[in-house]
Amino acid sequence: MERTMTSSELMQIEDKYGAHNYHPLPVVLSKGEGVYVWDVEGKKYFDFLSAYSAVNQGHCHPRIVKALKDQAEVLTLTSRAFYNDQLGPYEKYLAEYFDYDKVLPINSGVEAVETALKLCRKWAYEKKGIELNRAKIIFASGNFHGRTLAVISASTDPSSTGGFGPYMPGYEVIPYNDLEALKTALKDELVAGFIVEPIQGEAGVFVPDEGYLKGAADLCKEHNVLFIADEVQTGIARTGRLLATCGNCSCEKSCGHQPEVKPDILVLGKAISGGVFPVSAVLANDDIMLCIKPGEHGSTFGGNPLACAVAIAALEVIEDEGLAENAMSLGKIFRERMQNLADKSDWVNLVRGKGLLNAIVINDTEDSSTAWDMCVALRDNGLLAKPTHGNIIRFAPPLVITEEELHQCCDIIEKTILAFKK
Ligand code: IF1
Repeated sequence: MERTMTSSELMQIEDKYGAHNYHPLPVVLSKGEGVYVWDVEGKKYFDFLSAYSAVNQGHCHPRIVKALKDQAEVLTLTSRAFYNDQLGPYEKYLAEYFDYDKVLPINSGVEAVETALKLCRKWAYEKKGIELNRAKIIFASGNFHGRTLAVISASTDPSSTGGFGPYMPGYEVIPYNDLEALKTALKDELVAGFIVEPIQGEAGVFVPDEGYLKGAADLCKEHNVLFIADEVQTGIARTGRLLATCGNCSCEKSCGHQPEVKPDILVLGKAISGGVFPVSAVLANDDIMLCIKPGEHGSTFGGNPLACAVAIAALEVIEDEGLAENAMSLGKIFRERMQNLADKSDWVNLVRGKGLLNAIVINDTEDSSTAWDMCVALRDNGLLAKPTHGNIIRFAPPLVITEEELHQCCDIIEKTILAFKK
């Protein structure tokens, strides 16, 4: 019987044979269930990252895993060269769930962002009448939309964009949460779209001022510019509503913080599959979506039967288990507990977030190892989190967490931070 390798043996193998494009926290996970994960030595942890908000429904949710298993035994992939019996019902389910005419199914979040950018340019030439190859798209500084060349061309983070030039033309980057800057940028008739995260996750969970998203959407409407919401991380109940933007849709769900904001193009990923399979999607109404014609866009796995079956189950779980409501109420409790900690600890400067997408800012410079060392200490105390941008620790547990578990986690965070010595 082959002995299972130890954590250190597994880390060494990955170091020797794997590209060094990540610097993981030193813990090797082998099992996940709900809010918990276990390392190969059997130690149990609370997962406070949820695979960057892809595992909102909790690890290995039985309903989603069953959907995966059942479909995997019947038909996994046909390509879009032929129809399959899962795609149409999934597209109908998703379009009605988010109140749009149509869905373009794809795989990763960045592919969905790229799809949205291509769709926006196509719409600009076919519907807005912008001169071919002249369309401009506006991004917000501090953005994170993925890692492809076309997307990092808009990044203001050197670690995302440095050394990968030359970059995609036709972009303009303006300050986040700044309506005046957007108003100025929209004076250019060549602008086709504005893409924005309703809350900037990677930048450190920046929540914009109340009214920013609505103001941006109104300005876009006024200038016949598409408002594109990247909800890959904020979507699927993470921020306490089904989506962090739209809410004026006709569906009966109270599905958005901003009752007047409905994106022209909605970009979803991550938790649309509960972290069980790579699934992403772009949603838009016919006047925009039908600008892409047969053969003009796609991917081998986009809309595969397995993804469709998994995503329907994952979205049913969100609704049936009231995970948006849970994120809303437990998020408030979490921020109260973290604010109490900030009042007691010189280390914690600031607490911010919405629903169960939160972060604390550590009172230290961005390039210090303090936040990292704190995450190692949190690991030793049974909670897994990871710093973003040096001195910010993001906390994003699965949305299935109970109030009691949340208090246990706050106790761990409080104990760890109050005892922390640099
Ligand atoms: C990494 C960050 C989070 C995203 C938004 C699109 C994508 C992401 C708002 C692309 C992906 C992931 C990527 C992952 C770490 C993680 C991340 F730190 F990179 F920025 F969550 F904040 N839009 N975010 O957050 O989706 O192609 O990855 O499926 O690259 O290290 P993807």
